Amino acid sequence: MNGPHLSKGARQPPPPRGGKLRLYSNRFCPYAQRVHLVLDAKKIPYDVVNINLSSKPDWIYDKSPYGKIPALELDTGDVLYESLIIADYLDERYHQHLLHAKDPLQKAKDKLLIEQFNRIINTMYRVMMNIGRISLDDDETISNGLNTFERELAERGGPFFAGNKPGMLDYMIWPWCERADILKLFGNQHLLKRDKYKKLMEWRNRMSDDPTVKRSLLDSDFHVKYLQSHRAGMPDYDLILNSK
Ligand SMILES: N[C@@H](CCC(=O)N[C@@H](CS)C(=O)NCC(=O)O)C(=O)O
Repeated sequence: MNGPHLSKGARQPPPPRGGKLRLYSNRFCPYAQRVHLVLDAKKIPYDVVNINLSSKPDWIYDKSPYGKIPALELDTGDVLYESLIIADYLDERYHQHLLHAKDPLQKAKDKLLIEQFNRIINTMYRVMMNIGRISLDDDETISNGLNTFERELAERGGPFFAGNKPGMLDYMIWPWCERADILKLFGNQHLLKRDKYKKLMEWRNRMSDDPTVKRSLLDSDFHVKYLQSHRAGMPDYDLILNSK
């Protein structure tokens, strides 16, 4: 997972052995982390090829038409891209530890919430990439979004959105929740007041203890260092390798 990020000119790695799946990833991409979480929760063996997104190897376009990661190469040679499509595919194909609710209505409701979370993601990205103060509109979008999730968690009553253990909704929103502390450094100090989002904060603590989450979890120091390098125009994707 923490291997070097391959750049333009790097040779394409040979196909994985034994029909293993291969994930084209990047250690700091939250969308790729979604797929790591699903693969890890389901204990599906896979290998990882990390891609330098500032200097992509040409062959990545043969795998993913827009050169985006995550992209998952299957044992059939097909390649899927788009994190949510990959996550749904894996849940349907591999039945161990089902992540989506079995009830179609509950599953649809969870997917609507994942959609809704996109507004938080987009705003969070803008806040992190903008140097300076967060706008009132952005503050409101994030607060309203988080309020919805706080209420939802209270109504559902479980330790996780999916009940007693994390499910698809929990894992699909997790990568941005892992990075939430950065907002306090780069955004607004008041945004993530712990008393306002009590249930979400408790959920976040429980999530960070989940064995699946722990496999890809990075502490805020790494996220902050990476974001600083990104903002400086030189994303340091090999930050973890270089810090060893
Ligand atoms: N909607 C896509 C978003 C994936 C995405 O934006 N990935 C970024 C890295 S975090 C990427 O590949 N960026 C490179 C590029 O856009 O050229 C998904 O859910 O998989």
